[in-house]
Amino acid sequence: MPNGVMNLFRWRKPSVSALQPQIELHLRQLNEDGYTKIPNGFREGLTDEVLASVKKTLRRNAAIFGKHIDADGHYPRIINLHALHEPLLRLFAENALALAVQDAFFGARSSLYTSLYYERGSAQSIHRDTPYFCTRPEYRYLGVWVALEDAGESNGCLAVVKKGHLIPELDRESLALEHFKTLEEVPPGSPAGQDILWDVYQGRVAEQCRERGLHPEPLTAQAGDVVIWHPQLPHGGSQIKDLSRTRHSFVMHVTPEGTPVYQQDVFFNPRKPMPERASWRYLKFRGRKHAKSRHIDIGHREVRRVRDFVR
Ligand SMILES: O=C(O)CCC(=O)C(=O)O
Repeated sequence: MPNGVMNLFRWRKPSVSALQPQIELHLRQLNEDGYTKIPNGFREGLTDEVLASVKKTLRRNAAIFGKHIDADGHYPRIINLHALHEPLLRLFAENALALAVQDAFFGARSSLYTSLYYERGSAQSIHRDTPYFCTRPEYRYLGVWVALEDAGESNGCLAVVKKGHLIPELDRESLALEHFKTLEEVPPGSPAGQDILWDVYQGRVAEQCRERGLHPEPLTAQAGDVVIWHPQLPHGGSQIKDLSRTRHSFVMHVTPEGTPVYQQDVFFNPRKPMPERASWRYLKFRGRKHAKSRHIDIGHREVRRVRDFVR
């Protein structure tokens, strides 16, 4: 059979009912362990195509991105690159199983809120995402990570604390009041290194993990694998042993359509009444919604309007 014909045959979009046993398996893992890894669910060659096209877009805009390359030759994380480079949205909209797992977790259609493109491992310390992805109602969020190349211990794969999501939520109000006179004074966010509540919260979660004998473990992945993590899962990026290596990957922050996302001023003030409808507009890509974004943030060093770039 010629290659193209075989691909068509192999990659016909599976119906949700055909996927049901796999959806149930991944949903169970997500709820019981706090994460699940879905082996390559994309059409053959799709992640390579997306990565090649991302690289072209970055090169075309070297005048903006180029000045942020680090000593090892890599870009810092880029926030909402999909707003400039639409093919990244294929990693959201063209994985039927991953989408069905998200929809089943939410009991509603999943939509993309924001994204992070990583050229190298993040080596990010272990954290829960919820202080910066605080929804109303709460915990209506998932992290969806796609390996665009193999990720192992040498190039800093993900790290997860299996079952760490089951540790009950901390008393966030008391914790905030140890550092602020009133909950109204808690800022939505602060720069890394000055983010006192973030550091204290993540430190206490880590302490509770240790007390229960739960520790971070590396989670390796092959190009095309997808990892979905629970809103409360402590996770991060493991140490990078070979700094010359890349680890291209894409993280999507997803919520049910129409769900608003707040930051730490709301997370640490959980009884504060807040609107339960998102204020932003959505765009559609291949039948799935994504929040309209007009800006791209390069490693929190430079924020540019999408229209400043060459497509
Ligand atoms: O990609 C990684 O290394 C970790 C990403 C992460 O922890 C996050 O986006 O919250």
